[in-house]
Amino acid sequence: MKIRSVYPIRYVAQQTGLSTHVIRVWEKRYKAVVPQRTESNRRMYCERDVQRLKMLKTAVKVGHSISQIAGLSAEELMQLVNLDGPDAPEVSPAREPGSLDSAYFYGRSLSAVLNFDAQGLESVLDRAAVHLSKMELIKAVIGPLCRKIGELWEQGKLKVINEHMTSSIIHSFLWNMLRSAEVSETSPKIIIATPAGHQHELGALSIAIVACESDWQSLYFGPGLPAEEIAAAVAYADARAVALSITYYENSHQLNLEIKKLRRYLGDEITIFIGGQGAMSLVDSFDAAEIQLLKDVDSFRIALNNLRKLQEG
Ligand code: B12
Repeated sequence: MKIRSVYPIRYVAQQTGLSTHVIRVWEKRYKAVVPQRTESNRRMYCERDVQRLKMLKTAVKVGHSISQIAGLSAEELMQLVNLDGPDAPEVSPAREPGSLDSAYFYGRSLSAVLNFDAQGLESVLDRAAVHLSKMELIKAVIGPLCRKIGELWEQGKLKVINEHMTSSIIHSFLWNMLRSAEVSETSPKIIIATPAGHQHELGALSIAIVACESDWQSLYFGPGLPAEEIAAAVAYADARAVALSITYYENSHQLNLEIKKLRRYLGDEITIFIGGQGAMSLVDSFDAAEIQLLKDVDSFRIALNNLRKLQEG
């Protein structure tokens, strides 16, 4: 009998509590569940796929590694899950000491970086994506990890290669997460970039994901974008707002000029949000009518919700 695959990925995410990002990564990397595809190439899952994903999630939660269990048959998985649960504690102390919270994943990521273990770092981040929300992951693992790396590098305790390895893994992890975010096509659009001359882009990628979490369509244009290009992107996409990430702190004439230019090109209708570790360098040069300087990703979410209400109401 042919099994009907009728569930789209969003529904499967709701049913399993896994994010669409994790479901796709488990498919791509481990072939954990390979759904059928529609003619337009959309993934469609059947009930058996949903049950399998639920079992995989339970097994990962008690400490099994997805790379080791992804190939198990349904019966083997069932046995594994029954051995460990359903009343088993969330974490099996024999396999994994400590609770699987953000502090745990931060610690594991840092030790992978210090050991120059690229695969280890990838796998810790993949596991963290199962246990933590995207906001927790960004605020309590990725941000602090990068700051710590900066500190260690400054003190000469870490090599540039460890930092480069970490940046490139985090970049592709965040990029995949952003690509797999699902936002309604009718949601308002926001352009995300870093200004010309600013090469740190992990903050920009993070806020692009945060905007999707607030149900905005993020159009991500990467680092070092001149004001005229940002303005062209806004016009092209009919975006409602721009968010710029500034990590490098400098009181530079060049940066002020870029932002003044952007304000001029965009007129009064488009909101410009600016944040990041270096954003406070702008505080004395702009007033609240020109740009909204935000201190963190939580204030960004509040500001996005307020703007949306204002524009819709
Ligand atoms: C990785 C890194 C790099 C990588 C970047 C790779 C990449 N693809 O992005 C590379 C090697 C390219 C790099 C280059 C440089 N770097 Co660097 N780098 C870092 C490091 C280690 C991590 C930064 C990072 O990505 N963090 C991760 C993200 C997720 O965190 P975040 O940016 O803070 O973003 C969070 C919040 O701030 C917020 N946020 C960010 N943007 C926005 C926007 C809005 C609207 C809102 C609401 C919130 C928000 O949300 C994010 C999630 O919570 C930091 C150390 C540190 N303390 O951060 C140094 C650091 C930032 N770098 C530094 C320096 C000096 C440089 C260089 C000048 C080095 C050099 N001599 O060439 C160049 C500058 C290049 C340039 N012109 O921009 C200094 C900056 C000092 C200063 N004056 O500000 C730091 C602090 C290192 C140090 N301790 O000295 N760097």
